[in-house]
Amino acid sequence: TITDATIVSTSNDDSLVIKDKHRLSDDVERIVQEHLKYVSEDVSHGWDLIHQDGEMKVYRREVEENGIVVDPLKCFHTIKGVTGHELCQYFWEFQYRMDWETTLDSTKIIEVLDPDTMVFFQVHKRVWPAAQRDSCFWSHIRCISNSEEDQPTWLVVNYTTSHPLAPIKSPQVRLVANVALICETIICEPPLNPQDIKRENIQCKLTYVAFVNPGGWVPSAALRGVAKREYPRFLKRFTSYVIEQTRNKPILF
Ligand code: 16C
Repeated sequence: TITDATIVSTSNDDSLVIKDKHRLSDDVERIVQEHLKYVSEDVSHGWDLIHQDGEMKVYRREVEENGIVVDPLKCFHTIKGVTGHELCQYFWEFQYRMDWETTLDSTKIIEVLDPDTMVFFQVHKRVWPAAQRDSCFWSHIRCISNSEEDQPTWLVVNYTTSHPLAPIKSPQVRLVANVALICETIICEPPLNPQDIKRENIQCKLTYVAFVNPGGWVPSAALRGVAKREYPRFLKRFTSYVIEQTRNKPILF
């Protein structure tokens, strides 16, 4: 009998995947559903386009909580030659993180909750004159089948949590993050046989959203300046990295 388990999703071959629940399963489910709802909300009211480069558009909303800048950020991009599965895999997997992440001094996995959900502890580069930041978050990868014909949506969510193996140690400041990467693969001019699909026939629509609270006061103008520079830089570096890594590999749908 299935008692404390939950049927989470269908795998890529459409078989049902039954996963044991863990202490954060309900949180993960709730936050994933919130992101799936939020992703389709448009950015026509209250959002500023702060960067555009070809297909990449970066928007933010200026929001402060108790004098601390917590601007929500939303980026859209279209990347040729890669799938959503590939982008999400390189974003989620620990082994690739230091290849593309430029804000980190270190990253480590402190708990594996299930095969798709890990808890990470990361130490970020210090931005002078602010105190150094660290972060502790669960990171979850998921494939969502929409219909028989469509390519599935892939997503990764990184969401702050506390953890006994990651106590807050002053003078480091714990930042609070809620980040999602949501990807949809599009097959352009599909060849008649699925096995004939080449990288030139695919592209991926990516949405990246971030809510980051720096966890303590940082001068507003400096923080907004760093964010305006670093988010586009991250998107460019990360997507180029995935294109480079997958170029001569079989397509991972
Ligand atoms: O999503 C990204 N990375 C994931 C895997 O690591 C994960 C990270 C989430 C935390 C994102 C916040 C990063 C704050 C870093 C503060 C240090 C900046 C160092 C700059 C170095 C020159 O989901 C990709 C994240 C891309 C982040 C771009 C930077 C955003 C700056 C926001 C300002 C935060 C407060 C800064 C306090 C000094």
